[in-house]
Amino acid sequence: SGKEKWPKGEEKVWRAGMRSVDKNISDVTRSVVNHVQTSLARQPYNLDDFGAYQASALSVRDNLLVNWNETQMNYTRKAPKRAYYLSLEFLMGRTLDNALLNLGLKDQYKDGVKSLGFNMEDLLEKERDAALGNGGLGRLAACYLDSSASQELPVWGYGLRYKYGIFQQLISQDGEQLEAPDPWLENQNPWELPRIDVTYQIRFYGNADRVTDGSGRAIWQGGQEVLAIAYDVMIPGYGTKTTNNLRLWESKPKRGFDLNSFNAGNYEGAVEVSNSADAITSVLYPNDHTFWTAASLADILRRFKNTGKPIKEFPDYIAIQLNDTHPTLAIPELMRILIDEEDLHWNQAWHIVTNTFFYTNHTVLPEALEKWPVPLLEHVLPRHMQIIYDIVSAQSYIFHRPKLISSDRTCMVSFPYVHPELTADVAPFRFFLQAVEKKYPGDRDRLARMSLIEEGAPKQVRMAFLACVGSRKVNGVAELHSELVQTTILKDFVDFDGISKFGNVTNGITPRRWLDQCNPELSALISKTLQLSPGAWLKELTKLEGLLPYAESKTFRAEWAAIKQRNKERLARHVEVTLGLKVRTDAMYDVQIKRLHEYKRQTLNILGVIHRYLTLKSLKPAERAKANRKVVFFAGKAAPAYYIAKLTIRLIVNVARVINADPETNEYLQLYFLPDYSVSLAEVLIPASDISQHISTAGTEASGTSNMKFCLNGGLLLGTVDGANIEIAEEVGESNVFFFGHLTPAVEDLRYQHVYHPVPIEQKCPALAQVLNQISGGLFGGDGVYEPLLNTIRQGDYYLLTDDFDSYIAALAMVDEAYLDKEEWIKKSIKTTAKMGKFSSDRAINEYAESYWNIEAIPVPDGIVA
Ligand code: CRA
Repeated sequence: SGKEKWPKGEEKVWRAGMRSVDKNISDVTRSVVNHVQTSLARQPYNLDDFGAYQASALSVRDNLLVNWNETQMNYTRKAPKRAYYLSLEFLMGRTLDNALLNLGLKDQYKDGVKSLGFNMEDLLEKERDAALGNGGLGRLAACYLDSSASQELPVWGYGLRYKYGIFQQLISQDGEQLEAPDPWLENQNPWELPRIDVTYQIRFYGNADRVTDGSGRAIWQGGQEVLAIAYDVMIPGYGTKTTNNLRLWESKPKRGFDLNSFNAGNYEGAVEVSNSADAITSVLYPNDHTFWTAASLADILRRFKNTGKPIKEFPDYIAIQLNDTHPTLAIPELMRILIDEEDLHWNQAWHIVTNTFFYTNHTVLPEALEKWPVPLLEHVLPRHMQIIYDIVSAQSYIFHRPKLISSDRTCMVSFPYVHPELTADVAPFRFFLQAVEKKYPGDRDRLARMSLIEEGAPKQVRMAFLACVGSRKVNGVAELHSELVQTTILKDFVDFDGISKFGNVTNGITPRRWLDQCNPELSALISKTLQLSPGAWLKELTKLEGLLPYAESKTFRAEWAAIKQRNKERLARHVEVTLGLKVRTDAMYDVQIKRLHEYKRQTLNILGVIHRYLTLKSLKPAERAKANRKVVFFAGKAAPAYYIAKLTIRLIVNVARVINADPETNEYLQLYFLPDYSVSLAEVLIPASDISQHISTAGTEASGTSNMKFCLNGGLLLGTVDGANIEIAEEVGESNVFFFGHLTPAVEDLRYQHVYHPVPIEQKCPALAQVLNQISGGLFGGDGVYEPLLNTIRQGDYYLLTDDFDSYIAALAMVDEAYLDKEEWIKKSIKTTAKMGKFSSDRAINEYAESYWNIEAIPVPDGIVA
């Protein structure tokens, strides 16, 4: 008809919103309408949910920007010591709901969009996850940013702006994992601010020539330069004005014009643009590590220089946290800047570096400890490789830093890795090898063991050692893990440097996202019960202990249980909408969600499910009717090249098909593999769980953080004595967790037995043998496809499934038994939540701030910062 239609909302509200003078319209409504008209250039009458999400996000961003600007001005004015969190991964998830919560604007925006005809919950669903990471390490970085801002700490994150997030996981007809790209920036990202004014040129390749003036300097030239462009992401603190920054770098080919080539008449050469530069933030390669660390350091140094402080005070104003070894090249890069560009002596530079960096180790698994081939580094980063060689030569000095007083150069001893290019400047350090020799006479093995460079073809740089040697402090992420770091991979360094350099900071999670946002009903019940505002306990999580007495109240338990039930129904709805599957809600929900990895033992879980299925099948109907009803959920991605992990997914999916279709048993046991695990999916799964599984082989899971999220939401824990499970049990009491399996000290011996005194599975663990035989026999199809997976258990069994299976099944039986007594179960659930205060990332970040970085809260004053 050509007439405008207003399917969304009230026409008069929209019209009023468009007349910005109208007093009857809330600021929120006006601002959203304004963004629809101007930023999006869209007409209100054809606006869909996605458009409304975009306009709301831009409007919220306006609020963030005001706080962000004030925070940064305040930091500049006060010039406090700052910390920088360098991480290759930031698994942020969605932003809108979190920003609204932290700004305290949830209700206003809910009402605002409602008056325009939209439902906030639908809009939130339109946002794509920012999935710039793999798993726990990346999500930890995101929780730490939330806590830093909430604690008003001057902390910035630095990372990479990947064009693609982690791959999207699809499951084929056969149950195979397929990977599709995640072009998360396709629809524009309202949460980032491009900073075309903040760019740096980063060099690769070329030649580094040492200056022969004895200064230790070198001139690095030639090669290729790439541009790093900054994108800023605002990180609002909860209930505070402080809004910190996450700066992500994008790589761009250096377009510019090569005047020399032009003058030489080579027009094409002059405008040549390298394609490889674009690849940096798309593909993972050593290139991107330098690219990003170099850009970040240049940026940090520029900000420091603006304060006018002398360079020797750098470590008094800056702490740089290395999130695992990925950013380790920052160590030689800062050395390069200080020596080659700032003209410092090697000693001075090293002093600054080793007082600036802090290194967190996140794994003791040998395959995850980075090693980079020397020839590759020599080619891509010749100057950095030179510096690493210098550090190697000086290594013995480094270990005895306080003794660097002697000027006697006469007692030089030879060292296995004295690089021939070493200048006179560095050579004196070799003297201090004598000290090593003195401490460990004749212990050449030790020197080789500790060297930053591993012998072999090719030689490789041990990044964890470089990070350790170049840092002021080193920590692990849970008590057991930190102890393992100190007694295994870094033992020699502990002997040499003293234990005081090594510590532990047990991981934490932000209770804002992982309780208030993902479980609003439980959060509301807690506030009501404690008679506190949410802000009073969300920022002081140990206050949850106040819930303990209510575990004895029948009415409170009923409310608690009803919320769990509604969270199950919400999850069931989600599965029905996304997958078209009907999940029963009158059952125990048992969840294992994490990256697929042999050490995490999803295989143990699926074998346990099959065992349960076979047992149910063997029962007479009357007996079966007594069984506990259970729904088992799995979710998680496997690395695209991780064959065994992908086979595990395939097995889970096909077992699910058989079990869910079996009318004899499917009332008692259902199984689901939910594809494309993400932060957002976790937010739906975690609050619905009765029990969750954290069942890694003892000593392999550094910490785990989802274990904390489940327990915070009143889910009980079934796990091995590993990682943070141990500390959770210490807090909530061992009677409230279900532990099983061998302990860490037994692992080595058991593995030895597997190899040298193998016992057939039929004999060692008949129940497991039966399960394996059913799979081999084709009960779940596959035509022998699972044999390689089963053979990892039959041969070698590195992750000790045959050792732990029986106690695992016994633990599952205890879970069933405990669940039969509903009232007791709910008591356990309440007590668990009540005792999770320790695991707030606020506690963790404060430990870093106090015991590592030595930084303080810098609140933004009321009123405008001048
Ligand atoms: N995979 C550990 O394995 C730990 C997180 C965060 C991990 C987890 O147990 O909770 O780090 N390690 O500390 C890691 O990424 C490179 O090592 C992880 O996420």
